[in-house]
Amino acid sequence: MPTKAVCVLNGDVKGTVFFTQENDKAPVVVTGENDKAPVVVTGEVSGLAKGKHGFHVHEFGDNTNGCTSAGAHFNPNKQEHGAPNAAVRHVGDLGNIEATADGGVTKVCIQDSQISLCGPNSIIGRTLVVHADPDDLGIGGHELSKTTGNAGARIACGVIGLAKS
Ligand SMILES: [Cu+2]
Ligand SMILES: [Zn+2]
Repeated sequence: MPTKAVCVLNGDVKGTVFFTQENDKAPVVVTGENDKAPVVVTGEVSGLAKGKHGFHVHEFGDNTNGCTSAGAHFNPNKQEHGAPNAAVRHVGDLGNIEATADGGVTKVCIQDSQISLCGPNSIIGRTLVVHADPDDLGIGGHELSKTTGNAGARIACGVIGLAKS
């Protein structure tokens, strides 16, 4: 059976995001230090302004002070911020989701080989964050590009928890 997790996003926008990972017997894409099967990320976010919005897993599952207390990007390997398909990235760097119009429903459809639902790269109990601005994927030349992608305010977040598989 695959392992499943879910995150309910709350804030200026709303959403529900699901994470599914096949067990180790499934075909595995090996990337970096994560030898687990890729995680498929699906779901919907509603109410986003048109354009790209940074989409990351942050380190802590702590929302006591809103999305701020989730801390920085989940980065167990002490790397610089980067694009999801870059060799150098935070484990939590899922890039952007893109709204094609103001205020509608944005579908999320991502497959990622660094995040995992088990082992050292596990995102269970951490926080998924949607940002106000585009993530520049580390190449924007801004002083924040190599740490946050200069993605701006945290407009919604939620803790990632195990779901019924
Ligand atoms: Cu973020
Ligand atoms: Zn990052």
